[in-house]
Amino acid sequence: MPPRLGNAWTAQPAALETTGGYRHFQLLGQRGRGPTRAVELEAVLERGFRLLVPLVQLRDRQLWQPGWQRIAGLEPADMPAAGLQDGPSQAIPMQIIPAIDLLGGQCVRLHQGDYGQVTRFSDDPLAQALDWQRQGAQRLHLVDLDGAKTGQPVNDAVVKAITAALGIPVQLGGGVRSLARAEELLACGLNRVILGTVAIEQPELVRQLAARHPGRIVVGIDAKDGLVATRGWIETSTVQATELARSFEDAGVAAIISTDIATDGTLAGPNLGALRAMAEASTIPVIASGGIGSLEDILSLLSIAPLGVEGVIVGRALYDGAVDLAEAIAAVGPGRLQDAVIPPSGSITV
Ligand code: AMZ
Repeated sequence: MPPRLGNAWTAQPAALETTGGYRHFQLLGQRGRGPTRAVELEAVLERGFRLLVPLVQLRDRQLWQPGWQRIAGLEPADMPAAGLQDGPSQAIPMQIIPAIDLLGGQCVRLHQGDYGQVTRFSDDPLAQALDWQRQGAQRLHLVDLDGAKTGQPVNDAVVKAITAALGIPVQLGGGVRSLARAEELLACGLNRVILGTVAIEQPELVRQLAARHPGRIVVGIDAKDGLVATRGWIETSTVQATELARSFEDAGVAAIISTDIATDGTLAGPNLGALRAMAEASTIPVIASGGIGSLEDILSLLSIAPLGVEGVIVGRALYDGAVDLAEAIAAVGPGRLQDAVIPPSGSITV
């Protein structure tokens, strides 16, 4: 039985090892919900970090990973895990990006990207987009699913209506296969365009666009068992997702959206291992996509934020009500929830 967390923050190297260096708390024992929920926690926090969600709120909020953030000016003790030592000294906000997937002008979600497993959520995507903006979204993610499958855009009217009506930046992926198409979208007000299929089939086009439009070109890497899938995820290549990420290291792209097809639309939790590998493959910021089913899943991403995971795309969980957008933004965004004051000799009680 590992030592119970006492009234002081204690570095526990053994715990750090088993959690891959993730500095959040781990629930031990039964992981039930409500009154039966176990609250025994194993501390993997060290001095120099503070909790994102106060421990006293964990039970009420039904969370098991409060998350952590580094306290500016305090040096953590020696860190055995690789990769995190160079993290910035400020808390790293994570952007929550709601997704609207468009199919025949409607707002839908697919299960694992399968066009045969469609759930329709709204026939008014513009109203949905305005609602996400009202709830505090700082960016909106649009996917033209028809475009991704056929290469021919059929949702332009609604894409343009959303882009014109919203004050926040909007990004679009799906079916952007040429320089002219990408530039047409950028010219009509989209903040960023996402290139998936083209990243494998015409990598030079990605480089050319990134050079012409700095900060506005994103590479979408969608992976099945670590291999890149294209054309609406109907085709799978033999290229490793991490290898493709590495190949754009110096291309000047704004970000990589890393989608795990097996978890997309399933609410089963993000593939942290795959995301970690993508974040480590290059210095390009990574936006996680696929599998988010709860606030807890979003908090778990904070463990890899220092590796360059700067945002997360959330789809089905928002439509199902499993994640509340405003709460998620409060939990991991710039004004995140945290213990009010942790003195250097900080003490917490479980
Ligand atoms: O769900 C799907 N089947 C799907 C999907 N969501 N297929 C492609 N896409 C998205 C990718 C990326 O944002 O995640 O479309 C974009 C890539 O499109 P393209 O046409 O550049 O490969």
